[in-house]
Amino acid sequence: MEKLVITAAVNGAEVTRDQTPYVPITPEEIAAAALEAAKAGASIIHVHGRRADGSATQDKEVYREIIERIQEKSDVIVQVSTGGAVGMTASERGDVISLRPEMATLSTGTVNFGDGVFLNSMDMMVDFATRMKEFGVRPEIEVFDVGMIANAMSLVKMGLLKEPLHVDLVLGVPGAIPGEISHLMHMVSSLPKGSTWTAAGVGRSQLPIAVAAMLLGGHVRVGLEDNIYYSKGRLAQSNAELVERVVRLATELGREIATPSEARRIVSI
Ligand code: KMH
Ligand code: ZN
Repeated sequence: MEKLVITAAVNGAEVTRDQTPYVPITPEEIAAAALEAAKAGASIIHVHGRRADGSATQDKEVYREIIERIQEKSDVIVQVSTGGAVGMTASERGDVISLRPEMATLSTGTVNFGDGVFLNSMDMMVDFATRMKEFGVRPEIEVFDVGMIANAMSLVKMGLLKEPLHVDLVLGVPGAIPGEISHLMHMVSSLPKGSTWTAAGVGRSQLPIAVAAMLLGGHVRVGLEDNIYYSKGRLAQSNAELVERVVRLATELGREIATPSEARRIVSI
């Protein structure tokens, strides 16, 4: 089996300091969390911009500082979010693409997201994919439900996405596909041939989905964006702690851990 690419989704847009004191907010904190996660075995770091008060922002300058601080000390792949937070406009969300990050997320469909709606119309997808192509940014396709795979294929047919796709299968968002292994298997079998894929289980599904993904030959995303607990009632003390557990499990299961340069080859950067 291919070496395991671990993505650490270190902060997200929604997790608050009231929920966990361990979520990184400032560029300095985000970079520190990223470097710690990279040292633990993550080869991709998925980041969201935050203002000093903790609110989500897609401000390019915030992302620029995060990327620079991480790249100063590590060759880990930095993947920026174009999802931002529910309610943000498309132009707000997509501005960060012009920074030419190595990788960016591209959500290929609209979905309920807790009490909100995470809007991704075909126009928005076309716009983001066009800009990623123009700026040489490798998209990671974010799939929150199975129909989004078909939308990604429409973008391939339009010539905006190049195969093989690299897809993040996100399970367990309230309102989207539940965090069940049977759903993961269905989504994996629905991917176009040759795709690489990562799985991210939200909340309590993070650990079982990660283990299932490793067994099925996929890659794994963990981190405080998706899940703030290490175990029932016990907060994860850091992103690195969640990565370290995946590394231990992978080692037991016979999956070696990919370095950032191996990850670049695996996800076709
Ligand atoms: N914050 C979510 C609404 C992404 O990063 O591209 C969307 C999200 C996806 O987190
Ligand atoms: Zn995200």
